[in-house]
Amino acid sequence: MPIIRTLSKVAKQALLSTPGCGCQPLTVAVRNISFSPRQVTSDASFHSVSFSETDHPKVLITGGLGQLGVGLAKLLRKRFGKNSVILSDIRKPPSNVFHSGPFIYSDILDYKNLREIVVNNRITWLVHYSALLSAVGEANVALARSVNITGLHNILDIAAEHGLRLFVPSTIGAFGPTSPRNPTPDLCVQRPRTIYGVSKVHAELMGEYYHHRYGLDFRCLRYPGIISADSMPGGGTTDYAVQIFHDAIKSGKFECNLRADTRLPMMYIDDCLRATLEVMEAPADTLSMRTYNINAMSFTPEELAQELQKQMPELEVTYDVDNVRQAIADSWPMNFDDSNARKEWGWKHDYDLPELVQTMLNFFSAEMRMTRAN
Ligand code: AKB
Repeated sequence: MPIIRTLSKVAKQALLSTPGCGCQPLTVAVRNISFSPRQVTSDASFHSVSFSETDHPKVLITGGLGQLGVGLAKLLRKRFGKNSVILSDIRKPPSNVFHSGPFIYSDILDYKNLREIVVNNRITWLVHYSALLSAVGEANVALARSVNITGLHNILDIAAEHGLRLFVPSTIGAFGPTSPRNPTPDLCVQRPRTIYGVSKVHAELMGEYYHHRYGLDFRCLRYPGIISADSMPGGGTTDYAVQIFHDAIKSGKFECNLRADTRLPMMYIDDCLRATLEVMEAPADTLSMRTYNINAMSFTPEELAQELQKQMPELEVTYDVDNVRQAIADSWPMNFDDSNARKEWGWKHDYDLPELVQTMLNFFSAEMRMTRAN
């Protein structure tokens, strides 16, 4: 088991950083109440309220019921207080989520609904997790375009108008077959072949444009495949690396939809959430860029299965390749170069493959013991 690092480094950074809440007066408001953003002239100026520099951030998480939102809310609530973090989604939350802290309905395609939430709750940080992932996006391009691109435009305008610090995740999927794959640096050709990838390159570029044009405090990490025990990913190409644990525990068998030798960058969820908090708290002058690769490990389905089989020798793994997912995986990075994140704001992962597998198995065996006891 790795020793999970305390948040002391983060706390130190926060003390050194510019306002913890991330608020700053805006020079240009992007979307006025009665105008569309395209009608607002570039010299228009609306100033948002400034908050005390000692205030904790007030955080809104969109797409909060996906794989990462609940875990991030838990981490941020520990740091900033339960009521400082609002989870939101268009779906009804399960009762444990509903009772663990503020939850609100928000539809990122409804600009006025978003603005009302930001204003009424004095939001200062926005973490934008709503998105359709790679495989499900290919199955529904129109919806992916609307959620991942139109939704992002609403989020950017709201964040710029209200002086929010905005986090939008990007992904290894923002690269494509013409990018260097082993390793993939921060800056290189990005010509993804999925609507998901195209929408994420768009998000990176729009966020950076709003940063330079309007002073938006935009921060973005390119996540690898994220592996979690108590939340499921939905519709990604890297989902097999979560599903294998569930199927191994349930039936001792797993049928993988990617080839055995498909190498992809991966990360345990705790590392991903901590990276997100760390980059949000990083002093602005440590960031030479607004979008960073982060990584922990890279493995193939075969290597993951072998690590699991050390503890579950009876596990049987077979392969039935899904051509759509395989083509996506074959166009993605095999190894991710995250040296800029490590150098500039101190990124360091805790979990390599053996710790990841052990932690996942510990979680499921504790859960099984609890189910048996009840
Ligand atoms: C997916 O597989 O689509 C995601 C990702 C790597 O962004 N997990």
